[in-house]
Amino acid sequence: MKIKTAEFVKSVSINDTKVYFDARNEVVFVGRSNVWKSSLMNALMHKKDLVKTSSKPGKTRTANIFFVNKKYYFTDLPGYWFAKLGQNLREDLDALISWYLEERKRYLKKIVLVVDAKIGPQQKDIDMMEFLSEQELSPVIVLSKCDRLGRNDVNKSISHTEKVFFGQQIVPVSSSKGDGIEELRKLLGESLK
Ligand SMILES: Nc1nc2c(ncn2[C@@H]2O[C@H](COP(=O)(O)OP(=O)(O)OP(=O)(O)O)[C@@H](O)[C@H]2O)c(=O)[nH]1
Ligand SMILES: [Mg+2]
Repeated sequence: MKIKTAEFVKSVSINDTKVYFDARNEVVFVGRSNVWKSSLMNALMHKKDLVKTSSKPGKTRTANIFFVNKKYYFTDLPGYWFAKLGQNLREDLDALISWYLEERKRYLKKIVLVVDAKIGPQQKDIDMMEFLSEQELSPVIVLSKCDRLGRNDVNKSISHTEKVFFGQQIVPVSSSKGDGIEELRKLLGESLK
C-alpha cells in the first residue's frame, strides 16, 4: 500500500470509560518496551516524529491512534512488561493493551508484533502470541533492530524466531535504514483490503 496521509486522531487510556470507536479497519503495533514500535510506525507512514519516540523505555503510555490515507487506523500501544514503571502503572498499561485488543477485535486486520532481533522472542512475546491466537487475531512478527546485526546474525535471528513462532509470517526490518519497510507496507495493505 502507498501511504499518502497520516494524522494523529486521539489517545486512549484505561481510565477513558466512554471511548467512541468507529467501524474502520485497523492495524495495531504491540511489543515489549523500546523495541522501536513507534519508530517503525513513523517509518511506515513516512513521518519523522508524528509518533512520539524516546531512547528511554516506557515512552508510549496510551493507545495512540493515527488515521492513514483517510481510511484506516494505525494504533501504537504501550510496550508490555516494563517493570521499571512501577507496579500500578505497569498493571494499568497491560490492562489497556488487552482491553484495547479485545474492544477493537473485529476491526483489527493485522497485529504487528515487534520483536527485537538481537534479543529474540521473550516469554512475554510468547504470552502475547497466545493471547492473540485465543482472540483469533492475525499477527505478523516484525524483527526490529536488524541494522544492529550482521547478515548472518539476522538470519540466525529469523530461524530462531521461526522455531519459536512456528508458521507465522516474519518480516525483518530496520526503521532507520528502511529495510523491510516497503514489504511490511505491502503486507498491511493486503490485510486491509
Ligand atoms: N539505530 C536505530 N535506532 C532506532 C531505530 N528505530 C528506533 N530507534 C531508536 O530507538 C529508541 C526507541 O524507539 P521507540 O520507537 O520509542 O520504542 P518503542 O518500542 O515505541 O518504546 P515504548 O514506547 O517505550 O514501548 C529511539 O531512541 C529511536 O530513535 C532504528 O531503526 N535504528
Ligand atoms: Mg512507543
